[in-house]
Amino acid sequence: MSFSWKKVFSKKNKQTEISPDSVPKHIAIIMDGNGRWAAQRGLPRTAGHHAGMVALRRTIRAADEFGIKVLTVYAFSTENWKRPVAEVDFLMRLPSEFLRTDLPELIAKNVKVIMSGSRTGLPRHTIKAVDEAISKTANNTGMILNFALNYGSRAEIVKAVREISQAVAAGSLQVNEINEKIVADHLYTAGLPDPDLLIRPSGEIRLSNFLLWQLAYAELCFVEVYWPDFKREHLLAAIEAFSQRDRRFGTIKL
Ligand code: V07
Repeated sequence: MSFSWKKVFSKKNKQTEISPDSVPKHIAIIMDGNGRWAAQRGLPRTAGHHAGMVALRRTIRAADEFGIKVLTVYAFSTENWKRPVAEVDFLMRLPSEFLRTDLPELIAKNVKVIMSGSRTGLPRHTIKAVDEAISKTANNTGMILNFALNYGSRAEIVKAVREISQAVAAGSLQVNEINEKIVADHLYTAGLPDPDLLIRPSGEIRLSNFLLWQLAYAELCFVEVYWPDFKREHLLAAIEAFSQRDRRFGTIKL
């Protein structure tokens, strides 16, 4: 997207203008409410996860259309291992299922797939599917699609502290050289801009160990629909709300 203003149409076909400097560069989403969506319909939780995948596909298309540079989606948290084994097994097959159907479209759209999270503990078949998507899109220059998979923010910070401590112990880094940039460089999200906007559907008003460091200045948008019901119009409404909020980063605007 190289032109200046982007015209988009909401559901009622009302034309909206999104100025490029008021569009969030990086949007993070907690894809929450899939189990409750299914329970409400008397369906198994797996049906909710499937519907959540359809919502993800829609959201990727919409984010790309709106010119979002980075989209981070919370697919599996370190806490999710506490779920029943059968559900975890099912969830661990979703990356390969999603990529089998959607990787060609992501490649055609010049999307670059990356992952934030710990590889240790993930099944081999899951890592294989994700790595294939990462390597096949490594040279793409369009939207970055960042899957938070086996991700937990506190564990990520512990990892950073350990790596930095090792550099100090090895003598390659001085304690007084440690700063915010160095900490950020040891997070899974190293190199990415911080999210400008966090969207959490399903009515929960919590961060749940997601990107605690990175969300320091983000606008938070809580949406009252379960993730499988999240549509383009919800993303557009969140972007519009974002563009109307004043982000002052603790300074006073004159
Ligand atoms: C998962 C579907 C979306 C709703 C939230 C929970 C269930 C896509 C992926 C995925 C992950 C990595 C990757 C490509 C796709 C995924 C899990 C769950 C564990 F490289 N959806 N999805 N992974 N759900």
